[in-house]
Amino acid sequence: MAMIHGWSLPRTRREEPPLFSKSQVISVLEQVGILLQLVGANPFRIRAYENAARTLSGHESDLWSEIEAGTLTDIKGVGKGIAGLISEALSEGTWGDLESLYERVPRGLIEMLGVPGLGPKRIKQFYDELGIESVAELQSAAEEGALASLPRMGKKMEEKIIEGINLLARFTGRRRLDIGLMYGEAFESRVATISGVQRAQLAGSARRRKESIGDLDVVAAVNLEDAQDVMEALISIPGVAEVKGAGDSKVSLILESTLFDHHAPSTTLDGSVLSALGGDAWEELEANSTIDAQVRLVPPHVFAYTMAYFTGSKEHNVRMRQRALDLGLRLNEFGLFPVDAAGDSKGYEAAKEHGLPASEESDIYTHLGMKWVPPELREDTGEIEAAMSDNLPDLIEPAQVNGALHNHTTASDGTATLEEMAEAAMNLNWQFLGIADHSEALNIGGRSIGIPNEEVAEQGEEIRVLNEKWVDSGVDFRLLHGSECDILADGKLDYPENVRRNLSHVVGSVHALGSWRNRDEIENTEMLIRAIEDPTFTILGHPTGRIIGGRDGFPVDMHAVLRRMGELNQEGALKACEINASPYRLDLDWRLCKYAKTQGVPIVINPDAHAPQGLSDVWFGVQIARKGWLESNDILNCLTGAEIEQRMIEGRS
Ligand code: DGT
Ligand code: CA
Ligand code: ZN
Repeated sequence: MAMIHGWSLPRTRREEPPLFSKSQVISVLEQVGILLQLVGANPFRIRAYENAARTLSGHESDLWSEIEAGTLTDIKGVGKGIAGLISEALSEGTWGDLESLYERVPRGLIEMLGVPGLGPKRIKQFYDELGIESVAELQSAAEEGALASLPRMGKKMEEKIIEGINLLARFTGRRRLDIGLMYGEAFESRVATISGVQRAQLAGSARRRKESIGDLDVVAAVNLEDAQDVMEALISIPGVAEVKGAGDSKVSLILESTLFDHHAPSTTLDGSVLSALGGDAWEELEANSTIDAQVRLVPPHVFAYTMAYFTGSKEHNVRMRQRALDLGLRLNEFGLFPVDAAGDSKGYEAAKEHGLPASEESDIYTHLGMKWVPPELREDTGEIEAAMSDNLPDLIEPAQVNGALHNHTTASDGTATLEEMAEAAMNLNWQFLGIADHSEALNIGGRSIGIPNEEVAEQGEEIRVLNEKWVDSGVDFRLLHGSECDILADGKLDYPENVRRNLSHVVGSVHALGSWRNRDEIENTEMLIRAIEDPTFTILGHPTGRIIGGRDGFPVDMHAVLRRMGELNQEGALKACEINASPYRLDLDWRLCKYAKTQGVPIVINPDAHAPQGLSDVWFGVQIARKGWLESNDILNCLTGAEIEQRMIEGRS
């Protein structure tokens, strides 16, 4: 998959030949093959580059020794011209006349290569016949229906292109938290091990655990005399695809997936989410994706201040600066200075001379008469006041989780049996696991994937037998037999009432999103409340149905919904709201958690696991709960196994 960032001729970072690596050479040959197609070059010439790239990828010997031995042209598929080019590149660092080819092709055509399903042949066709030179122009042409009538095109093809453009547009923006952290943490530990780096830490939105990440920010403590060497080591970290800009103390990079030894996804994905994202094309985009990173090198005595500044948020920083001013102090990324201190309060020297010392972030907050604020809370949603009056919440920790209530098995669309899911839960030291397979109404592609009415009791019996076995053998673990019951468009719950009554808990979820998204907020809110009021309803599953980077949720007044849930809890019913912990969802949004808490709505963090390893997604849910100010008391997962059983029974009577 072609990504726009790599589309330039590489410049060497080495002093002596060979000035480029074999993989750099192969990548140039591949790109030239594509560029030549875009300019409509002679097919033989195109094939020569394609063949050479392919041959060299499968060829084990070292290019430089072949050049020195004069045997490059002995390799079948490498002609005289290309052999000359390679040897010029490796010995002199230049690429013949390729520079002009790269310049000749409009950037927009290269950008179009990023649209899934679009290759150079078609791009050339659109360019020649309609003068299309950019993704934006391609989009309007497709929307006007101008592509369909071209030779070898058609309506279907045109629709695919529109889909591809939408996919690309969503993708080139922000990245999900799990992806951001996977890159961020790997990069942070690479930077930390560079010799001369005393400390390195991830800052920015990743540290604040936002649900999506624009770019990564890393701060490294480095003595000034080591800065040059550290900078050089930094840009040679494998996985640095491109250096976008570098100064003395700051460098902007693009990271790619070669940063990881093993590129294991940190989460699992169920089919319906994947199809909402764009299916295989999405997976391919993600596998070849990149992320931007900014690294700042600062001397150790400034590190804590720079970390605090680049952790943000901007809104939190503004309030912090105001707080400092109120105390007669000036706060910036270098330090905290008396307002009347003479001279420039920007330099590192000034920080040493006039600044208040801080070796940790907590020192900064202490100077300002505040408690240290956990990064998740730094969004200016009340944390400044709370930190000043020593009223910060005691945020939930992952280790406090004893179980979760919404998980799938092979009885619906999961990949594992009851026993396998239970075993995975016990391996996490959990005391309970709620099973909530889909109900009968759920259709995917015209096929029901839920458990039919008449088979629900069967699953209940299997669970009863397993629970008895654990009781008999003195194991403190139980499965809770729930269901993820579809909330139908009219606000009714799936399954007859007597089926629902026999369950431990009902996770009510909207799945047939179409009708909800085409309806207005008032009606959706009413229907959702109607479902929640059903006496058998216990937990609101993925409340809005949003997929991060995929689709918005349906319109609904979540404040009104949470308010009503709060009233019902007041009356003694159990009506909990899920934080769906899949990093694709993180729904309930953290911005609403505090409100849910003030209304007295219990929260459940649910991995919505479709496989044993999916249970560990709970970690992401905990991060979001923390961001939403929640403490262990607010969260049903922190009850013991015995307590949760009791709570489910009480909530129903
Ligand atoms: P992102 O990258 O969009 O996911 O979000 P952040 O929060 O990582 O934002 P970013 O990368 O633009 O900047 C990192 C932090 O640096 C930001 O959270 C706060 C701080 N910062 C950046 N620009 C400003 C600014 O103009 N004023 C203040 N007070 N702080 C700033
Ligand atoms: Ca950032
Ligand atoms: Zn669901």
